[in-house]
Amino acid sequence: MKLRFSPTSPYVRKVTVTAIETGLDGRIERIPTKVWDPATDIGKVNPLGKVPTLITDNDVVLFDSPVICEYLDSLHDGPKLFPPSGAERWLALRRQALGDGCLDAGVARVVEGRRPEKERSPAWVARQTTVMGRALDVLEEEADALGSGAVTIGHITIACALGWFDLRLPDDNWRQGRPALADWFETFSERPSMVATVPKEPS
Ligand SMILES: N[C@@H](CCC(=O)N[C@@H](CS)C(=O)NCC(=O)O)C(=O)O
Repeated sequence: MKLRFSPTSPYVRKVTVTAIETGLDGRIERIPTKVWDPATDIGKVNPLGKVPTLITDNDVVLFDSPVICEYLDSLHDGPKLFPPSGAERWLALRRQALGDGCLDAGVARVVEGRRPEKERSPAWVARQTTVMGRALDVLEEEADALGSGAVTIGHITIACALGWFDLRLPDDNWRQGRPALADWFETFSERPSMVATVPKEPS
């Protein structure tokens, strides 16, 4: 399998953490991809022009991160990160959606901040900031429950979102007023899959 990736993408981190947790990391060849470079070929591979993009051994192109992660989870016989059915599945998918949605709002803010100043919309940034804050507050309310039960794609997604906020939006100080979520994140971040994938700016 081949993974088109960029080093600091939190969605790519989700895929890599999933690959490590499921023992599949060694089967993935990683191809660096600069999605914002006008000369990139990523749009010829994935019409959405985004990373992560996975090309399977059968040359099927998969996106986005929820689909890639569920595909990887189908390739191993260990404990599943996507529970197959019932209440556990809906809880895992809901957590994944909450983590991805919170992250999407943060990414939208950061991308907006990179636009020329006169093109930026303070109202748009405020809207995304509100979404992020609301989602983080719900995660704080649900943080005790995150600490019990098996690890799922929901946990991985939320942890990758929080790790990226530390990298790109440190002044938000998301831990402020959210002690249970901060504690959960600290513990989850000790997993080898998380330690191996801490986001850093490329040198
Ligand atoms: N929903 C997608 C989001 C992927 C995404 O937005 N990736 C960013 C990098 S962090 C990207 O490739 N952006 C390029 C663009 O939006 O044109 C997923 O979960 O994979």
